Amino acid sequence: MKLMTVKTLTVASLLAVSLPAMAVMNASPSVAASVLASLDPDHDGTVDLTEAKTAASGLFDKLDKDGDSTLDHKEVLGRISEKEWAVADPDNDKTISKDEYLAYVEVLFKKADPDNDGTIDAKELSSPAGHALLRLLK
Ligand SMILES: [Ca+2]
Ligand SMILES: [Ca+2]
Ligand SMILES: [Ca+2]
Repeated sequence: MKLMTVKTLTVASLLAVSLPAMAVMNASPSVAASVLASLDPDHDGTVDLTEAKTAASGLFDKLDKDGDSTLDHKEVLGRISEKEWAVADPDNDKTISKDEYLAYVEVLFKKADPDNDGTIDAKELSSPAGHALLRLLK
């Protein structure tokens, strides 16, 4: 019984990771809504900064393949463009620490929240700024 539960959870979490990642590629409002649902543990239909940072932190750990607690250009895998990199890496050491990553998530979060209510809804998430934010969360 215990084994089955673990197995089910694993499949569920795999789906949760791979489906939204594909969906981000051509996000429409409805797709954004389903991605939103996966980022929104309290199911209030929006993502707040804490939820965004929790998701970003999880992705950071996944992307950090060599486990040195920083992301280099290769590990970031195009999620941060060359132009964005200057903003995301303020100490200019060519790697993104988790602090830098989460600070950059906060920058993008604010850009993606034009009504400034502290949450990102499905419509805001499907904007260009919302897409840039999603790339760091999923
Ligand atoms: Ca690394
Ligand atoms: Ca750095
Ligand atoms: Ca908002």
